Amino acid sequence: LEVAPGAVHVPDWLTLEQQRQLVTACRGWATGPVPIRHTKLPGGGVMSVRTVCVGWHWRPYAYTRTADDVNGARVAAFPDWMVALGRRALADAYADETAAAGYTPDTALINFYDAQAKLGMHQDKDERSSAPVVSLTIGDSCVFRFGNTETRTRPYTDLELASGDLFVFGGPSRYAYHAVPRILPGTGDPATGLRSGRLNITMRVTGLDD
Ligand code: MD3
Ligand code: FE
Repeated sequence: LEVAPGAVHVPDWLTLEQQRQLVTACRGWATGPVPIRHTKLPGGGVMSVRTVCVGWHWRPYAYTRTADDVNGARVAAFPDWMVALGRRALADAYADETAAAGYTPDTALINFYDAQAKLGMHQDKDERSSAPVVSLTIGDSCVFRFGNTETRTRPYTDLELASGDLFVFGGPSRYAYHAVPRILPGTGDPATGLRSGRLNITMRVTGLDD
């Protein structure tokens, strides 16, 4: 389902078993080496979403290998199985095996939303690469607001992302404004291993070396 050029929604892409395995992996990362936290914002606030990273550690405007704003530890390595999952995501969303084979995500931001958490309109511009972003949802559904590249206001489209859904944002959609205005509590299947809340995994290419 192409929502906009380069923005493709594939409902129910992950099997229940894959969702359970991702929940288990994310639970492991949430406890360390860098524990999941509410990211501090430059203005002094904190995000309502909790985030843990693998590959590179993200904080507003920077990707680093060590979590200097949390506990100083080096982030967990980005696993090869996640590179493979990202490539399969691109292959399925874009039906382009060549693009998929050339896609090597090196970081994932794992966001956990409780019933009250939300994410305001923003663009993802901290990566030095314009390669696509792969997004996976597990647990409760959310309202996802997909906007335009020019402004953080209308026109935008609201859609629901549900457990197992894949969304790929590439091409002209890579720098679109987007937000998560609300979570729909109680919509997840506890068989995923998540009893409440929403887990979102986004894979990215930072374009950084080391
Ligand atoms: C469109 N996460 O981590 S996923 C984020 O559900 C983020 O946790 C949301 O926005 C979440 O930055 C939305 C969908 C998404 C992710 C990255 C994008 C949409 C995007 C990058 C560019 C355009
Ligand atoms: Fe984003």
